[in-house]
Amino acid sequence: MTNDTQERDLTDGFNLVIDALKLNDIDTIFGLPGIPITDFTRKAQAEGIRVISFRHEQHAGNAAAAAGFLTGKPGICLTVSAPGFLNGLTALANATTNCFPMILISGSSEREIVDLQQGDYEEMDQLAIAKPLCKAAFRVLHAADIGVGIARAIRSALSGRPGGVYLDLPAKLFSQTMDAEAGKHSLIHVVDPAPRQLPAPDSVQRALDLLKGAKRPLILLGKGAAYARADEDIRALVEKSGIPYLPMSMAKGLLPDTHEQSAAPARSYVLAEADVVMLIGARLNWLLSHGKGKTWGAPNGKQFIQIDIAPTEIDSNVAIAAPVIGDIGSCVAALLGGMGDNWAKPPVEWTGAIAERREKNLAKMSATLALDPSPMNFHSALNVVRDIVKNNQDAIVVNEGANTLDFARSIVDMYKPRKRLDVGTWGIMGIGMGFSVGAAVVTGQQVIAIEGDSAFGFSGMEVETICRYNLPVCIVVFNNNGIYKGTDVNKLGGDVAPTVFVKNARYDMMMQAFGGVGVHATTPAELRAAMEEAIKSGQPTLINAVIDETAGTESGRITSLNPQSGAKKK
Ligand code: ADP
Ligand code: TZD
Ligand code: MG
Repeated sequence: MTNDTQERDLTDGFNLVIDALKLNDIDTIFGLPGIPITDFTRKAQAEGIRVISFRHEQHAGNAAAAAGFLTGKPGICLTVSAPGFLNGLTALANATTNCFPMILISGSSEREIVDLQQGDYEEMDQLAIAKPLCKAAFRVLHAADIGVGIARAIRSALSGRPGGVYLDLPAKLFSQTMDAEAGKHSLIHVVDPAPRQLPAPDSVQRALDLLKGAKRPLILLGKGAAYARADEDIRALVEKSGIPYLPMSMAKGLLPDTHEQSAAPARSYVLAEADVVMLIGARLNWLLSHGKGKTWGAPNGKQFIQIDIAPTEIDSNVAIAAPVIGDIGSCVAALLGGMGDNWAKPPVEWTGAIAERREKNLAKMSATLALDPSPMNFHSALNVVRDIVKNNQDAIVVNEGANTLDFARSIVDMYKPRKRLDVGTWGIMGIGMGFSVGAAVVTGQQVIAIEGDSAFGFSGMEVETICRYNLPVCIVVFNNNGIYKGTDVNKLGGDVAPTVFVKNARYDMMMQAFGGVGVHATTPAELRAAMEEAIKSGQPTLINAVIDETAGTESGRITSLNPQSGAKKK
């Protein structure tokens, strides 16, 4: 054998990782190069994988998480050791908390050095640190195990309740060589990574019996229902049953928000009054006041049906009378099948009372939206966004902030499934630009990011990434000069109050710095013209929408979660 053929017959860690990803239809990596993965990013690109390079790993991780939610394939984030890994970890933990499938792949130092704490360049025991923050964590030490490592990561991210997975690849692994033929055979094509899980027939019957006896039933759709891609059956279940429904924020658009059975405009009424509530892919966490207390009109003997893939979610906050465990597609299909052809719709006293409140609240809202105060406020600006989204129903809306989030969630109607990405289960700031890049890259659709000025600041540098890849992202910064408001004062003088920023900041100029379009908008008419132009051109655009700095409230709609001082000030 000549030296030439010998080289051709060998493969290495770089190639095996790339081949294993490609074998499993993974075509995009979100990351940030450096030791020991710089060459990997080049080689992956040369092999036809799209490598989207960020300015900070947290946003690469958030892009991967959004990609996971939107495609049902695990989004891949690639980072360097220690600090890069830690920067990506927030996104990994957030993905896990939100049940989004993603894999954080990080280069790392050699175990021999890390375990003896000998002080390597960017040394850290990454596997141990990642473990409690994700669904599963693996390390590959031998090139021959790369196939297994990637397969286990994919299966862990997608099966059962989806979530984040950590894959630790020490530097030396990349250059390790092995026989090319043996390497090829070591790779695994993952078959059926998210297998259907059929609900037990008696659990379906128990749920149907409870639903049948209900006088004031309610369906609650969560982002698990959006993720499950059972759109047709969920719509059929809602319509056939005639039961009013409430979407959680990322389930908006699963049925169009304008659907006549949407109880969103009568939210507090239905939560307090319903007698049987069916949760589909939604947890009874803080976002639903833990299923108890004033919100739920307690104590009134409310009963819950909960459809979820995770059996241990049941009874997490209150008793669940009828758990239905399985994947949402199979569960909803089974419920539909069991309903038969003569299902009695809910009493008109219930649906009529909801309709009355709905009409009243919608009329009140449209009166508010029609006002045109100066300076512009959240409502008059969001009225524009609402129209733009109505006219561009395939656009993906990314949303973060406090008031900017709460008002946008209730004012901007969504029309199609999986078109809304937001701060999710944690109410985390900083997802804005990462989610926008991820969504634009994997869907090719227009993205509209509705951002509080504080929220935007967490990921603002990624406007360069948006310009670099020329992505169709239109960012609207709701600029009210601060966190919640721009009016706080430090009564002692000196430093400004902790919640306020530089007055009249020009975020639009950040976009101009990188060749994108920046617009300063002080009226709804200016905002409308700029958004229309952004969507028509598909150019990276940032609109600095000047909002009345007095308009917001502290913490938006979750003021009640602020601890109050118990001490009296002398
Ligand atoms: P929201 O914030 O919209 O209320 P959550 O994130 O709290 O939604 O809840 C989502 C739930 O959906 C989780 O409990 C998760 O286990 C569940 N889930 C996710 N995907 C599926 C699926 N394919 N089938 C069944 N349940 C799912
Ligand atoms: N840090 C992180 C990672 N997440 C958070 N949620 C917060 C801090 C606290 N926080 C909120 O909960 S909302 C918010 C912060 C800092 C910003 C609100 O200001 P904004 O929106 O400008 O984005 P409005 O429209 O002015 O309310
Ligand atoms: Mg603000």
